[in-house]
Amino acid sequence: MNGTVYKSTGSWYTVKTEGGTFYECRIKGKFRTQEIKSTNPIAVGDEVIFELESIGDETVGVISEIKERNNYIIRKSVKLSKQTHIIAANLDQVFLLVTLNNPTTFTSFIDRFLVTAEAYDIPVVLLFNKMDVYDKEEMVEVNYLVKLYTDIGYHCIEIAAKEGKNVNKVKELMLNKTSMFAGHSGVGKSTLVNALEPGLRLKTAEISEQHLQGQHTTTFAEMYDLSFGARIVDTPGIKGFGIVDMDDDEIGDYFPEFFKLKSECKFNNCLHLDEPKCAVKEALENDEIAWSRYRSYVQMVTGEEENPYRERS
Ligand SMILES: Nc1nc2c(ncn2[C@@H]2O[C@H](COP(=O)(O)OP(=O)(O)OP(=O)(O)O)[C@@H](O)[C@H]2O)c(=O)[nH]1
Ligand SMILES: [Mg+2]
Ligand SMILES: [Zn+2]
Repeated sequence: MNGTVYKSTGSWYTVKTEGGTFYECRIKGKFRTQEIKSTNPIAVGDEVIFELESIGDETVGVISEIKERNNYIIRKSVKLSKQTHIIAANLDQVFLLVTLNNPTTFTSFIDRFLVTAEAYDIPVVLLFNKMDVYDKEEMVEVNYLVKLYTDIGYHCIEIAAKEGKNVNKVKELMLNKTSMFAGHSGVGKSTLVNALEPGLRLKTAEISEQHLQGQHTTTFAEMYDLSFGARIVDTPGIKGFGIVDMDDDEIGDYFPEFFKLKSECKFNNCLHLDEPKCAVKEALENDEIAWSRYRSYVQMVTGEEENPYRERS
């Protein structure tokens, strides 16, 4: 039978058949994984082939094969940098939720996320959430970030999931697609899913007052069919975002505003670091490229761990 993975807990996989039936499945003893080494051989969104087996009066599925992925979002856990984890596969687009504070989303994190998505050609929409709580000064900062990322070419929407503000705009973009919500713990991913489909009642939780961070309420990625004709993957909050297996000379290509200038650099293999007559550095000096973006780029090329910062307006 063919099916799509809707949830994975590590040992069990919930798979939905084309006919709409859900089966709990596991993996055959020795499962041939794809070329990527990851802590999870199968991820939400994977298309799999499985057979049913009866154990007592229970029927379970055994997954024998995974079909080739169109794309996937993979991350390297920052501390165990050899371990990688596939968050979800076969996505049409990703919504990255960003909050200015409670919790703070730094531009270094946004940029790493965007690079990973660019590498697999997955469109990203930036959702600036909790717009109901920002004061005047914070609004200036949000507007600055919205302009920064809009100018690069990313679609940005200011929302308030809790109040339903601009949730319709998100809904429109989701029609007939498989999307994923990503972002730090506490940015409001599950709240947004609930706003889109109130019947789901996903668990959400207040930010910890002590740490001003989320409490990792969602623990496994899970896909949901929404009644307006869309599929969404709600994911657990991610902390750091290590990029996986990228050559230095490739990273600049995933910064769209750098890529546009690349042909104007003197050297065609220019890494935009210390090379003479570099069009990217010239644009940076002329304020046509944001310093925060350049700093993110340098951190990635030099293999530095994510060093959080945010460009201030
Ligand atoms: N003021 C305000 N609070 C919000 C908004 N959206 C979400 N929240 C609150 O933020 C807190 C965290 O929301 P969740 O939906 O649990 O966050 P999450 O991103 O799913 O977090 P994890 O599952 O831990 O990754 C909750 O207390 C929500 O009520 C919003 O637009 N405005
Ligand atoms: Mg959640
Ligand atoms: Zn250059």
